[in-house]
Amino acid sequence: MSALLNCHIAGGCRRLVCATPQTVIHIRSASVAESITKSDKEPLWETGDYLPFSRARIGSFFQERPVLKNPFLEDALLRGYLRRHLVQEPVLSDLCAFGERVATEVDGWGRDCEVTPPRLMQFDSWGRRVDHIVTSPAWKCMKDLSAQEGLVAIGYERRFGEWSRVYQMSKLYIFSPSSGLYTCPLAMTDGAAKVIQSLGVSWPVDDAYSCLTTREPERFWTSGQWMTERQGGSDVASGTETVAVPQTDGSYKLHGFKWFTSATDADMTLTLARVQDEAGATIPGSRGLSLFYAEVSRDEDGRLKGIEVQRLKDKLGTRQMPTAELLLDGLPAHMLSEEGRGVASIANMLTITRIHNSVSAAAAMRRVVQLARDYATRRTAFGKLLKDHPLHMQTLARMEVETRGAFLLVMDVCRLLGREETGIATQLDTHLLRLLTPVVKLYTGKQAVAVVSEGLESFGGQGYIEDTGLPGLLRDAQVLSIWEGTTNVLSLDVLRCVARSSGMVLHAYFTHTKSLIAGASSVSSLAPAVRAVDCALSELEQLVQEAATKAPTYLELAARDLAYSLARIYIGALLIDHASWKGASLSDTYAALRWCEQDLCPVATKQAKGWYNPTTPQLDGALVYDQPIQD
Ligand code: MFK
Repeated sequence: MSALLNCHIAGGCRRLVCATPQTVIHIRSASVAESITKSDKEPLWETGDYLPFSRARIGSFFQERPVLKNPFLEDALLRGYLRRHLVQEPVLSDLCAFGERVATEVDGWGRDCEVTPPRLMQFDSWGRRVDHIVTSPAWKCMKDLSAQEGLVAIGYERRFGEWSRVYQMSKLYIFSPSSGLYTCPLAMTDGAAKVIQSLGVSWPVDDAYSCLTTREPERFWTSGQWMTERQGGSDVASGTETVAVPQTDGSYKLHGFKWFTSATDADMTLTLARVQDEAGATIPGSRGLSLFYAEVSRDEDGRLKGIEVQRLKDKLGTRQMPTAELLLDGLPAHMLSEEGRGVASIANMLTITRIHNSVSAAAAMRRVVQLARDYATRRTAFGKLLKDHPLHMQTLARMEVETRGAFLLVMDVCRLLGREETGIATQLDTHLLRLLTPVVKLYTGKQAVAVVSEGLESFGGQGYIEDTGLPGLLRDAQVLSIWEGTTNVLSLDVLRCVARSSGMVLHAYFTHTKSLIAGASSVSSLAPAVRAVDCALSELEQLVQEAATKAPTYLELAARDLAYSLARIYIGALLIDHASWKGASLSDTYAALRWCEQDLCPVATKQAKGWYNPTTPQLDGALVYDQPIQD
């Protein structure tokens, strides 16, 4: 083996030396180059043949940049998925045209958003408080584009019935990495429209609903989602201090401090607050929280009504988008939910924003793979193009498998959402949607960071250089696992929905996953993958049965691995199902086989190794704090 490897390397080096006779001069020191030219009768520079550094000090070689091509045409899986499920000519031609626009026009705006981040102008030149969040022209273009292209509207027009969400999210998937993070306000806008629709489109939110879902740029509104306060990013129920003071006309005024409000240039917001009674008392915890609607508007002096923008956040990424701390000081608002039903009412918004988050995660992976594979056809190293290096291709292929898995999971959740919204969801669909929403968000958020990071490495040092636009992809990916519920908070949400449904969500999961692989049972090329999923499902089923008898700490410790197992097994089944479709390619089969070779059920593996034993928390604590371990 080592002889083979040595021979391979020696052969490679020989080829390298032979293939590059001229370029050797490039890397010689000046003195060596001088001694060569002095001995020549007719120096090379006089013949005009060579010596680039005499005229151009930076040399003559310039690496070709990776080129963004139409992201729709470049995505075989997206096109295959749509060909299978949504064969509608208007959809396909719209996505193709939009993909072209993204590559040739919108991507440049996205870059402008990054290099011209928003700034806060708190006072005017004469000292008056104005609190203007100044955004770039490109950011404003994104708003108009979003309306024109129906990036929210498509989900509510429902021209393609149960597949309307898949259509909308496919468009956002093409748009997201070029959007300058405009997908964030769109996620919240979509979430707000969903909440309003679920509570009833009537006064005082009927006009708002129409503005959130319009295609007319001049009427289009975006919405904020102001949930986070200083005490509670995840623990909203304990951390919300904002109070709602009833007014005589039935409206409220909100007073509080919102610590983290994204896309703060929105036209309206949904937010949580506690209603104050006449004595000024409020109800603590989740039961005391209600959902409020507020418009962001200005008085005749140009001051924001009831809001002061304290400062903009200085973030690792997502710098294109304004994120602010807001002091609410008498913000006029209307209660939307029943009193005390704030969290349950905003949960619809969380479902939508978590799905958007997952779309952005899959899109970030897809974008870095597209750029990396293009670059591999342009960059030569060690005598050949990167694409001809098997190890490089293996790395890109692994990224591709991850990306495909993420895409199919995301689209399946969008499919379920579409079914629910068009009234054709079975109980199984509804249970699956509830379970898979936290699963898809947590799994794709983490995958995106890993895949985008790997992708940057495939550009070598250029992947680390700001003005290539590549580092921003990684910075922006990092937020995907943090906001809208961290990995652990969402893992606990998985447990919560299992418990609240008395296990029905898991029953739906097992039933549907089995039906997906059953459809592929006659495809012999997929047999190893089908066996792997089947075996992992059995392990998981057994573990779940045993877990029902275990202490709550056991379940909590297993929550994250459980969520990962649910994701990996389900993705395996989706890849198998897609590969068994008659229009599938051999690459679809290969991707399914590769995916299913990993540990599909890490929760069973770790359980067998004692990771969730009652002694584990103490051992973990001692390890983290470097304390002596008690016997
Ligand atoms: C690319 C685009 C990305 C999107 C950009 C968006 C940018 C915006 C930035 C942000 O705003 S980040 C802030 C996001 N914050 C969070 O995601 C909060 C994370 N914390 C949680 O999710 C907690 O689990 C939660 C606040 C929901 C816990 O609150 P509680 O009050 O302890 O919940 P509880 O008591 O378990 O549930 C209350 C009700 O809500 C129950 O209904 P019922 O009373 O009818 O039984 C629950 O069933 C329901 N509920 C809770 N979580 C739910 C849910 N229903 C459906 N889905 C869920 N996930």
